Amino acid sequence: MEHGSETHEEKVVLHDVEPTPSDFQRDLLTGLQNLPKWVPCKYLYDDVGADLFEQICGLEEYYPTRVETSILKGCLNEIVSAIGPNAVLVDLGSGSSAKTELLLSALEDCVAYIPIDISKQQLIEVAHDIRRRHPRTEVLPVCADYHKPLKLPTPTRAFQRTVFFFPGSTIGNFEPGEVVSFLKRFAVISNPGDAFLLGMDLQKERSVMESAYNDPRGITARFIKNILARANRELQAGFDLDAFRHRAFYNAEAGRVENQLVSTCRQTITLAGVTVNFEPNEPVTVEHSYKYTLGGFQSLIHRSGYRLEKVWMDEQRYFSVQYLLSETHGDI
Ligand code: AVJ
Repeated sequence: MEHGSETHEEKVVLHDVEPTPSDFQRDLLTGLQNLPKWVPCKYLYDDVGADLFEQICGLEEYYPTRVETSILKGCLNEIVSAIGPNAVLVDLGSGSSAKTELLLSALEDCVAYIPIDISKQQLIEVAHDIRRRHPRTEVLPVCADYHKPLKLPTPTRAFQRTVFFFPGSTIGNFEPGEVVSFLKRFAVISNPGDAFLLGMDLQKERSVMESAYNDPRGITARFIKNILARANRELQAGFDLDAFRHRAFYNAEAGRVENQLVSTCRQTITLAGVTVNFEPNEPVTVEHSYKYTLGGFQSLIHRSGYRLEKVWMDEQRYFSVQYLLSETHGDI
């Protein structure tokens, strides 16, 4: 059989380092014992949350998915020629596979596709789906939290470069300093020519950003509240879901949309023997979604061992897709 027409008939093998309920319990307790209270947003994405997020992506108000997809479609030729042939595509937080499918169907001889996701069921579905559609690309799923150091599986075939695909402006969930340490972690394991292809939401009119997180059907509210519902399901936390309301607003000074759950009354919950008190109107921060200017984000990139090679935007400049090249020669 010719090298280029090799297929991978074997089953998709899952590398599984899914976070455990005890990780969730520990992080939840740490955050709730802090002032102001917070809960790490990565725990939004259990199977229920992943499904709600899918619904958000289809909302008229939620422009990021729609605009990013249109940029990827409109600039696909330029994007795939920046990546070049024989790449390995690492999908960070693969979620739904629509954007990945766009790339994979246009890339020239993609050697391997490595989806990494915290939501196991969705990961397995995506992996099988991609394997069926792209039999020449080796699919190596990893169920893991990419916030932590991780070891990538090695593709069978030789490849040209590794491209980390991080769409959806998920990088906006990090604090600015965390963006730098996150990118650095990849920069140090990169070879010259390895790249990051990421989606980054841009600062714009407040009303556009706030509407995206305050849909009238309350899907976003259900999505954010799912973190408490999940704590009830997995940790028997006993949150009264009606005693918290969702609030989302743009904090212009910090350049971020804040998603909070606000306690509607004085209340107490007990988790693993620890009592947590909530004041009336006390907020719990669940998610920060940073919005950058191009220049503001570029200064973070420069501190991270990457340089901005290319940027693609929609006409309104709502959203950007950025191609960052690793600057490292193993020495940062
Ligand atoms: C997937 C993290 C980019 O911050 O916009 C959507 C998640 N939260 N609606 C975002 C989200 C509320 C989303 N990210």
